[in-house]
Formats: sequence, C-alpha cells, structure tokens
Amino acid sequence: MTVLNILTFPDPRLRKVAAPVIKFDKSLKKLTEDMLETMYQGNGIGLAATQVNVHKRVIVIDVSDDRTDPKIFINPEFEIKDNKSLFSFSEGCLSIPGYNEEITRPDKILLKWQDVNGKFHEEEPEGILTVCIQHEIDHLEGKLMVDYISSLKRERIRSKLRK
Ligand code: GNR
Ligand code: NI
Repeated sequence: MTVLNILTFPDPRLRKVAAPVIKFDKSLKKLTEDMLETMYQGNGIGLAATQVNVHKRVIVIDVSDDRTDPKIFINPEFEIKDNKSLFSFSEGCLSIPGYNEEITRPDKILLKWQDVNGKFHEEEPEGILTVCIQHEIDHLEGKLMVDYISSLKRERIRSKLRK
C-alpha cells in the first residue's frame, strides 16, 4: 500500500467534478487500499479520491473509535429523507489543515452506492457517518467545507494556506 499526496485548498484540482466508476477492476481495489492507508496515516475519518488527485467517484470512511472498520463507497449518491431534520457538527478536512467549521446538514438520508465488485447497496446511515458521507460526496462535486462559510472567512483561510 502507498500513502498518497493530499491536495490542499485552494488547489484548483479540488474543484474538479469526479467521473463515475465503470470498471470494477484490480486498479480500483488498489486505489481504495491506497486511499485507506492515506486516510489512516492522516488520522482522517474519510477521504475522497478527488483529494488525492484521482477524479473518480470513490470514497473511503472509517468512523470507528479503534479505526478498524474501513468502508468503501463507489459511485455514492444520497437522497434527503426529511428536509426539516438537520444536524450541526464541527467538521475538519484533510485538504484544509488546521481549520474546523460548524456545518449544518440534513440528518436523515438514504445512501446508495456500489462496492468494489460493482454490487449495489442502499442504507440509511447513522450518526457521524451521515455527516462524513455528505462531506465526501461534496468533494466528488468539487465542493469544500469552506463553501458553506462566509466569503470573508474563506478568503482569510485561503491566504493563510496559500504558500
Ligand atoms: O477527518 C475528517 N474529519 C471530519 C470531521 C467532521 C466531518 C467530516 C470529516 S471528514 C475529514 C477527512 C476529510 O477531509 N475528508 O474529506
Ligand atoms: Ni474533506
């Protein structure tokens, strides 16, 4: 397994929209293994392929306390089950190191995805997984946590992180 380089805001490559996975082959499995390694190494609870400059609809997540429950979601999509049920959480992002922002998102979603073999699944996620899934799917759309905050705050973070 290989630890991959993580792109940092405001890198324009974080704004690319990822393409659906159509080939469920060995190179997809290798990508997910390298992404898990990269996520664990960075002490993250999730990682989107976009963050490692691979513009495919692949995310990995582990929200377990002991970091022993890797989850892989290919071509993930969600629908909001209840527009009025919202949840606020202080989010971090491996692509925006050193910053946390309180973000409010829908709390009741139905997630649909494929596994590394191409098999379809659906489930209503619980707890922090609900937040993390939405954060990661945002990455696949080229969207970042800082897009939810004021432009003043965003520009301040941009100038601090730009070397
Ligand atoms: O490690 C991470 N923590 C986190 C905390 C709250 C909500 C979302 C996240 S995801 C983040 C890792 C990351 O940047 N994934 O894209
Ligand atoms: Ni992130």
